[in-house]
Amino acid sequence: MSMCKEDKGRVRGKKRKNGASSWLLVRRLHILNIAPVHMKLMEHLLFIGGKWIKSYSEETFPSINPANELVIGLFQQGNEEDVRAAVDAAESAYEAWSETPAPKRGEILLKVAQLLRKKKEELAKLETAEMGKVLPEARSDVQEAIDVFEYMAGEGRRLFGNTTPSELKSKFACTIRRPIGIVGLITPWNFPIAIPAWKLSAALICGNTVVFKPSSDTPLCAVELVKILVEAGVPSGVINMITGPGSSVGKEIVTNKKIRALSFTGSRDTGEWIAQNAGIKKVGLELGGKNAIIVMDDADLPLAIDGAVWSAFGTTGQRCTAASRIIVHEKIQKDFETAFCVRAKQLVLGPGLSEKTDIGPLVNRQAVEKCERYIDIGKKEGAKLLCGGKRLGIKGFFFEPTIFTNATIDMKISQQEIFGPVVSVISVKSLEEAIDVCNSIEYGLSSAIYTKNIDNAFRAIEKIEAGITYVNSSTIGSEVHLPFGGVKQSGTAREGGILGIDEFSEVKTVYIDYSSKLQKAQMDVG
Ligand code: UN1
Repeated sequence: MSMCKEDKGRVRGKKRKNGASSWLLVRRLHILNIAPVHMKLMEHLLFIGGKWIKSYSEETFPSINPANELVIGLFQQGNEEDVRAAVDAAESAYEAWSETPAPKRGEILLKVAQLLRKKKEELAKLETAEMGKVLPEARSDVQEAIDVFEYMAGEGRRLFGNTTPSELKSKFACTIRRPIGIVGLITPWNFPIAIPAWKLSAALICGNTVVFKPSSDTPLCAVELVKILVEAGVPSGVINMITGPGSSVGKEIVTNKKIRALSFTGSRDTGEWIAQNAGIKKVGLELGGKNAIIVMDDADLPLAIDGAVWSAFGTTGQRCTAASRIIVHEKIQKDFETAFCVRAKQLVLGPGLSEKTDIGPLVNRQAVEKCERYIDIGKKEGAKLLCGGKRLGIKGFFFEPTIFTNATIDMKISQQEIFGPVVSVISVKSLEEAIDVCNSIEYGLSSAIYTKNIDNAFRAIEKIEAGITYVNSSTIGSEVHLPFGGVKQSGTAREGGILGIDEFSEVKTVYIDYSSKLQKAQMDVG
């Protein structure tokens, strides 16, 4: 997926008192864009060591509503010094938090889930205003956060290790889980509540303390999420949040030696930089995708079209799991394309807060420009534009649902992540060819096959190179108690479920010898 954009421009920080603001009403009005122009924009703060404070930089940046290009708030332009202060706070808080019994930590996480549930509608509206996705999807983003906090709260009473027999008499062997220490979390804008929630819930239940950098496209969602964690009782210093650019805040988190683990969701290129620069720390990467849906000639065609429309255009194509390639059996290609285009043209573009809207705006101007670049590239490469291909000539970052056909595997539009509502249809003659095309990319996150033939389905499950394969369902729809993550250039992490716990805990091996004599493994045998 595309990395958070840091170039929203800088605004000099206004001199005013620190601390929580009483401008709640003003802020709400601004978010909904009904605030009178003379009302000042709210300036949001960093959260370090249990306090809301300004950045050392004394600079702020705006967050912009992508549906109308209005500023919804100002955020601290954090820097390296702020990260180091956050690391110190996380270090001070570590002992007490890691010694808090995990079920007690779980109680706090459960409270987070309850507060999220109570504030679901308010948070969803705020998310739509800041990120652009339509309100039902924003609600589902908050729901995913509720689900994962509930799940991880329960992990507080499990966090299982293993026991296994020793090869020696009167010797006990087991593994236990230990927290890692201070962990860095760097999160994207496309799931501005759910993805931070995946990482925070797992990191906290394991007993780590956190330095959290949200995307600069969705800092308000992060501020609100942190407030909920604080209200639920997460102690001071356990979570610290620094807004600001990847080039300073992100870089310091990645390279700081006191940060023992890093969990990053973002672009492949940034992920590669992190892999090269993080030093000796545990690194979990969730990177891009170029996900495909295979539609076989025996598929339930209306079902496959429903899945293709949702996978390609849901969240305006801005999911890591979005489908940007539809690999269709040639026997049904014409019927599929005709119906797919009809459906794409019916989708209503507009502000995510309107009930009539199917597709919200892209996150920012750069995303619109990127889509336009790829439309040009696709045309030059010889693909045929079936529908869409243009931005809307109105305020807001709107781009039409776009379908290319006659795409071949070597084209850039078939290989590179566009992260917008642009999808290519590639026709094939057999399942083997479909799987080859599916695998002919450097990514491997999500995938889907539509078929009524059980042999086809199992062959696809076995052969597709991806972290997730759906049968007769879209490429979207992961659940929080199952692992989420990719293979190849899509990354190394598995979040959600018990594997999410692995990302944020160390396994310690314990041997207890109760023989009262020196026993030697591999020697005193037989
Ligand atoms: C992402 O696309 O970055 O399955 C995460 C899904 C969601 C998570 C997506 N549950 O699409």
